[in-house]
Amino acid sequence: MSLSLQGKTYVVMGVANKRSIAWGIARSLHNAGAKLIFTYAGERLEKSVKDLASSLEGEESLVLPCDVTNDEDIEKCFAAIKEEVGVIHGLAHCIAFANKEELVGDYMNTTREGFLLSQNISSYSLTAVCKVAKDLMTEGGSIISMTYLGGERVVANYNVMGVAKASLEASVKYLANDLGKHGIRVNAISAGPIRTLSAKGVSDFNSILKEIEERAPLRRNTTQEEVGDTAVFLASDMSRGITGENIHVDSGYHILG
Ligand code: NDP
Ligand code: N5H
Repeated sequence: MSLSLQGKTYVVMGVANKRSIAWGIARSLHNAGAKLIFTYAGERLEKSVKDLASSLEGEESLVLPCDVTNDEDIEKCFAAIKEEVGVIHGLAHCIAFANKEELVGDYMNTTREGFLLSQNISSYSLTAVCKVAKDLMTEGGSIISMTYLGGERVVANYNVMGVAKASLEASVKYLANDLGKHGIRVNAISAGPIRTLSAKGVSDFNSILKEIEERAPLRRNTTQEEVGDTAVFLASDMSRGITGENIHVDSGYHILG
């Protein structure tokens, strides 16, 4: 058993730019020897994802569109992956969305439409993707999704996204139970706050980061690299006994009352 991912292929979903957690995961998987395939949502991201993918040394990665709200898109994307590589050994799902107006103030004001939108993109998409990816994971493997502490407890302003993450975390357990018999493990990484495009516009983000620096057991903030290296562990056989788990990569902040 080793941490090497040589000879393994992983799909990384959700790179928007170089700050994306998905990009941190991609770099770590690449450094461990994995072959990568990238998916992106909007056309506007095609160039930036292609440029990033081609910056990985010695790697010529496939880059494909996949809007996870669209079943046909998911099917087409994984059919293209099957055609190109045949077998995959896992994927990293790093996708979430909620309406900006609903990430502030009282949770109670969430609209039905906003609630369903965030559940659709941030939670159901993992289930939809697992169903299709399973057929390509004939050698077993590891599926990883990203979550945040606000899915377990109330965190100011996380609101509708907290409810979506609670649903995502429950899905991880049910999916782990379904897929275990096929040798496929499903786990989540609960990351501490990281400044990414999604976090842009969060008005008090600096004070959130400052509180972690002052109070978290490790007295520092989480980096994309720390999340990426945990993803390598979860992707590799070194974590072969772990499934349905939520690993906190947050400087230990979640243990505080
Ligand atoms: P990014 O903004 O870099 O990534 C979010 C990604 O979600 C984008 O690539 C975006 O693509 C994608 N996305 C949104 N809608 C869709 C869709 N319909 N189909 C496919 N992709 C879509 O932010 P992060 O790296 O921060 O977020 C990655 C994950 O990490 C999320 O699940 C987030 O909740 C989680 N997380 C983030 C933390 C943080 O502090 N940053 C902390 C803990 C968890 P596009 O722009 O094309 O729509
Ligand atoms: C407690 C907090 C701070 C408040 C809540 C922030 C929630 C962020 C998550 C979602 C995913 C952000 C989001 O959907 C933003 C969009 O409305 C607007 N942005 C975009 O459309 C950009 C262009 C694209 C790339 O973004 C997406 N997502 O598609 C939580 C923070 C301390 C931690 C955090 C930021 C958690 C998290 O889940 O991301």
